Amino acid sequence: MRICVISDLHFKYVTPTAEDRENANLVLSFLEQAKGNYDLMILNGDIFDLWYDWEFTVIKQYFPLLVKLHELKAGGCRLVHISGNHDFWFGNFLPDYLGIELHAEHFSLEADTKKIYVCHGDTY
Ligand SMILES: [Mn+2]
Repeated sequence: MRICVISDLHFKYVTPTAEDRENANLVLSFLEQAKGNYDLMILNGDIFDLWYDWEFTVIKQYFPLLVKLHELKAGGCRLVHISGNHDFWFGNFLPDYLGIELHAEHFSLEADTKKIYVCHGDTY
């Protein structure tokens, strides 16, 4: 099984600096080339600099990142999200609109005879 684990992108939305924009472009190009290359992508916390699941809106600055996640999912990649130490306010948007599985603390699976345990790790 081809697994990719990423964390702590802290994708910015409030007045991004030139460095933030460069980081965002690196993230987006990485996700673009990741299409078709992984069976499972684990978003291991703090992907967004802040996520809040309002009832009717999403932060528009995240749109390019959300599109990439949607495209990965549509291409057959399973997406799992584990909360990080900046992540508390998840609701139905990621699971219902992007098909991302939410895990608050940790995630484990067995793949290719290996037992794998993933968590954000800030409490250890
Ligand atoms: Mn963190």
